[in-house]
Amino acid sequence: MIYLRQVELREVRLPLREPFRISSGLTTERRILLAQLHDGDGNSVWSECVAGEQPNYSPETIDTAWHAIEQWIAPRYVGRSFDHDCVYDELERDIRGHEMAKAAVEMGCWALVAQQRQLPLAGLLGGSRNEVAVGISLGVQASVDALVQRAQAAQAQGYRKIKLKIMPGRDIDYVAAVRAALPAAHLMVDANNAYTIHDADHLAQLDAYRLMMIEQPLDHTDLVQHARLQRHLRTPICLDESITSVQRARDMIELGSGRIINIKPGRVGGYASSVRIHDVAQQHSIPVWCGGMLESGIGRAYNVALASLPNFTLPGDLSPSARYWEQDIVIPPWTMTGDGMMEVPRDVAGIGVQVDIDRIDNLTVRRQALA
Ligand code: OSB
Ligand code: MG
Repeated sequence: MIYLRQVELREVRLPLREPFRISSGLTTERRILLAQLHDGDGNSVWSECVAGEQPNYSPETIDTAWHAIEQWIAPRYVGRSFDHDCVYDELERDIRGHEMAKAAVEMGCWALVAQQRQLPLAGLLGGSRNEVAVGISLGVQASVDALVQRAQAAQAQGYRKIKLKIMPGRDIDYVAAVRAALPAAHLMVDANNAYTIHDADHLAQLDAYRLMMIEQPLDHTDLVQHARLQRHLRTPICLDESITSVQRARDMIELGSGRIINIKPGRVGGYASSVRIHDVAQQHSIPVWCGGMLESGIGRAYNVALASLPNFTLPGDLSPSARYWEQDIVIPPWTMTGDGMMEVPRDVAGIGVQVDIDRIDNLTVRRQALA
């Protein structure tokens, strides 16, 4: 059981070193919602809500998440004692949607338990790896040359997977050029819903480039057309936006809408849900990997711990701090070895990194204590 005395919300602003474009929008500066959870015994942990600035990836934004936590999620738990592994089911029963808002609190509760038991987060989750394989996600670029250059740089840095964001007009030529420049790289693409089933023949041209997978080509609510498209492609489809719960993962498997799952704990309501999706996928020999949402080093800690579970067999979008930020808000920053691995913290209780509170104070533009 944990007792939750207070939840403090903050918004910090952190400019990206390089603007990040996906098919549905551009991010130049992250507005990041952080939560600090305090128990009754002086323990506290930080967690991060992965909702974006605009509702172009998911219906949630940082502002809707703030509202949901303040109005419905925090009031349910603040001042109460409860089991961390029941939070997801309870929230799911009473509140429709708002998975990212729920996840920020739910995952913070797991970290609080890890802190109390003096366990690393990966240990509490049952993670088995001491290091995780790292991939990079390259945003849509203005030219083929710019993309090739970035892909070559990523390969030289040791990344184990290179993901290219695509959209209509910036797809086949871009992929062909990167494949020609990097014949042996582990390449994949991510369309963030930019196509329809009418593009099936167009997308089948990607089969020529030995891609590990094509991520979320069609609409975020769709499973049936993804199944049709998968029958039309040799390249495995990986679903991201479409998988919001373990039931959606089961539906994907039953319908054949894809062969790989990207698990972002924020997208699915937190850790309990992520572990269930991981387990169901494993039972069906569906590999999973951990996606990213341009998290700060706090969100990264939660993703790395999750990616240490056994069925996370493909490299995650878990780039080191320096890929995103001039300076991260954790100490030490997240780093990657020259062969594309990131260490899973095992010797430190809780999230495994120290939070740079002075820096967070300087970056804070809004805060609210929920007690
Ligand atoms: O679709 O995986 C995505 C970033 C923002 C929104 C959606 C996505 C992404 C990424 C970034 O691909 C991955 C990362 O955090 O490095
Ligand atoms: Mg994606």
